[in-house]
Amino acid sequence: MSPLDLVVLLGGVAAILWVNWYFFRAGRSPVQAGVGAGGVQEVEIVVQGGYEPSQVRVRRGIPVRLVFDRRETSGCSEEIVLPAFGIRKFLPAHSRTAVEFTPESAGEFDFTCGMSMLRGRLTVADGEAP
Ligand SMILES: [Cu+2]
Repeated sequence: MSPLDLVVLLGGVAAILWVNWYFFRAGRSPVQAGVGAGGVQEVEIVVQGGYEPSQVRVRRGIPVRLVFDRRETSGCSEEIVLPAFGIRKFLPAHSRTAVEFTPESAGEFDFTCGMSMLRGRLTVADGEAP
C-alpha cells in the first residue's frame, strides 16, 4: 500500500465517521426555546447542509421567533418552509432571517427546505418550560 493509498483510506474513514456523527449525533437532543425580552420564544438555527439544532421545542400559545442563520450559498437551503404555519421564506446566504409565528396547537411539525430535503422538527408542547 502506497502512502497515497493510506491517505485516501484514512480520509475515507474520517469522512464516514463524520457523516455518521453528523446525521446520528449532531442535533439529536432537542433545544428548548428560551423566552426572551418581549415574551417571544427565540431559537437560533444554523443552516449549513442541514439545520442545527434540527429539533426545537417550544411552548404552545407563545410567539415563536426562529432565526435562521444561513452560512452557505448552496441552493438547496435557500428557502425555509413550515407547512403547518403557512410559512415559506427566502433565506439570503450568509445572513440571519427571522421567521415568526404563534403555535396554537401542540404537536410535532416539520420544517424543511424548499425541496423537503433538509429537515427539522418543531415540537410544540403544552404547559410550562421544564
Ligand atoms: Cu433543498
